[in-house]
Amino acid sequence: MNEKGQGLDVLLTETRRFAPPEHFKEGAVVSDRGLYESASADRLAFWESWAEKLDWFERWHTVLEWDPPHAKWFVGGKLNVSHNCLDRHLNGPRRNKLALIWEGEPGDVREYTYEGLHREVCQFANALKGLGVGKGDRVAIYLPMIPEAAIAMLACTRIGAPHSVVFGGFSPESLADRINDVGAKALITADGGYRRGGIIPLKENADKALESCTTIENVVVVARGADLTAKVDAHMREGRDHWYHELIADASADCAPEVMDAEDLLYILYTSGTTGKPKGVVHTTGGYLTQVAATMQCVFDLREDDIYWCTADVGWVTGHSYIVYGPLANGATVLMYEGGPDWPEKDRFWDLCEKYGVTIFYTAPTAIRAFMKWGEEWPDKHDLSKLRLLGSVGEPINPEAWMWYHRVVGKERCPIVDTWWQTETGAIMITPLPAVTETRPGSATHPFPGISVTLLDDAGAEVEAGFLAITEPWPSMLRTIYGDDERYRETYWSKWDGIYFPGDGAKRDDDGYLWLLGRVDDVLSVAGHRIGTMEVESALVDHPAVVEAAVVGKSHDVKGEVIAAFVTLKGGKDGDDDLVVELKKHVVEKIGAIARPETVIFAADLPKTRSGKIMRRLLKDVAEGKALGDMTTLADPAVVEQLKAQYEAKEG
Ligand code: 7RM
Repeated sequence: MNEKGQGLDVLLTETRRFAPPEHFKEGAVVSDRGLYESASADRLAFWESWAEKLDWFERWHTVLEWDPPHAKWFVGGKLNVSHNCLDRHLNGPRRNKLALIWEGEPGDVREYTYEGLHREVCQFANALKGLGVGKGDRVAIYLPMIPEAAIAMLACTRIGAPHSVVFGGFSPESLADRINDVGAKALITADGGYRRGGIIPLKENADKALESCTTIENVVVVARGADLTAKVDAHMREGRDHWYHELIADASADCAPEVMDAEDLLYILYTSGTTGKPKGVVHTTGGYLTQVAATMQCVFDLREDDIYWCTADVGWVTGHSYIVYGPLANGATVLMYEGGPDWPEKDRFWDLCEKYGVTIFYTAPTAIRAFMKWGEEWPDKHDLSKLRLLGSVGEPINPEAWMWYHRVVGKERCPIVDTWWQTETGAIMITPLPAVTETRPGSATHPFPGISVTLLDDAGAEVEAGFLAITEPWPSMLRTIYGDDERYRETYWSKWDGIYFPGDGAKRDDDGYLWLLGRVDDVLSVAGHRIGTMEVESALVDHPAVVEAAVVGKSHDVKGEVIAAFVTLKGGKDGDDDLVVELKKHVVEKIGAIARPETVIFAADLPKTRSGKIMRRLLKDVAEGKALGDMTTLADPAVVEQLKAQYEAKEG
């Protein structure tokens, strides 16, 4: 299958199977395969039925207009996102239900009912209007994980002003680039936020960024809290800067939602590829909310009394879709937490789960592997018996990390939904349905109903392992790259005709399960075999001493490439030469000699993006002895510098 070097070689087989527990099936949102059947019988009618569950001011006349690569969904329909997330819950018992439970890193707590959240969103929407922000004006949001982040997003949607949220961990320069690219008229920030005991000086960063921005007319500053606000000088600039609490105090709580077209811009969110400047991913209103609301309900089996916690930051798409829009559109109770998982101790997440009775917990493999590194004693200190469903997103989850999550966090009682999707897809695309799908550790299983996925080679022929491809448009798909439609076509639609290319490799097993194998830019090419990084890394993580691994190819005269493995051990320990030999042997036993690492380096930490994805490109530079490439997307440059020094010492 791989003669032309176009597909991928399949190495690892995983035979463990987990059927949905009987107790879980009772009263499940989706309890049989009917949803798959109705979606495959009539995909557009299926999506239309989900759109009908939202509140529309005017119904659409056409479900889909598809002029590849441009899609319009629910054409002619009119709605408002904040109305769907708030107003429509106010006429029944949800009025007094908690919409948001928030805990700050220092332990301060705030709670909002749907009525309370609605009031504050309306007030802030009016405040923004008072600053001259109107329909179509872009608003940049640069906030910590505080309730005002969700409030600001919802207030923007209420007045039809597209938002662009910039993760609070980004530098002034990154913030300025995004503000300028989007031409934002207003900026919403805070004096600061807490992270691992320290203070992130957001306003100071914002002021630096604004030195190179010309479009911002007003800056709204949230006072994070008396303690922090006393320590940080916000340097409020007369005429430009306004305290959030002062604006709110004077604002009316009466604000009619703007009537938006289904295809009006909802938000722009920047995503950085491997090279080049970040892309402003454009999402619109009706299709986005439809798919986000549908997946929220079905994938997370969301029920009225759930306490739902997604640990992402609102600065990432996961925060947009599954902290704010998906849960609130469904009237859920959302837990939001400001700080780090290991502050003040490594059990903060489990403490929060216990304290608030979290029932649904959604996190990333990078976090799960950190928990594995820290040890089972931390979750074991807490009563996690309220948990009933676990989710994973962001990277392929190695089978052993999946098993750990299942056993130590889920106590072998909770189904796990491994959800594959992207900033660009807007919502979950490949995932189990927890009461229906038998899961397999490391497999995201099947496309969500109404989503059409296949595996192709370069020439567009179907293969059992190769490039993941999405063959039909879907409601929450990105519509373009902001200001650069050419780049949109080139990046996602130029590989095959009318088919979306997400940039990931995947395989299908004999039962039709999908296994994501990592980014295709990272694929290894050893002696003519193309191997996804995921399988070799999973073989390493399968060894009892290992919690995390990243493999890269290193040029070799004869073999093309040989494999260099960077490995983190349990408890962050260092390994010796015997362990190197053992790990190589372990990989050979698990998947074969072809995947035998040539070099194994023990790494206390691996280089990651700010959202926690392993950056193999930089490890490749280390392995090749090259100067380190673009490090701007890296969370902590020291990690890779340290590895470079270590590698050079070892390789001489
Ligand atoms: C939601 C998000 C997208 C990339 C994507 C993949 C990787 C995400 C999974 C996954 C394997 C998963 N958006 N990815 N989820 N790989 N299994 N369940 O992460 O735009 O930041 O990243 O993340 O490579 O293309 S994102």
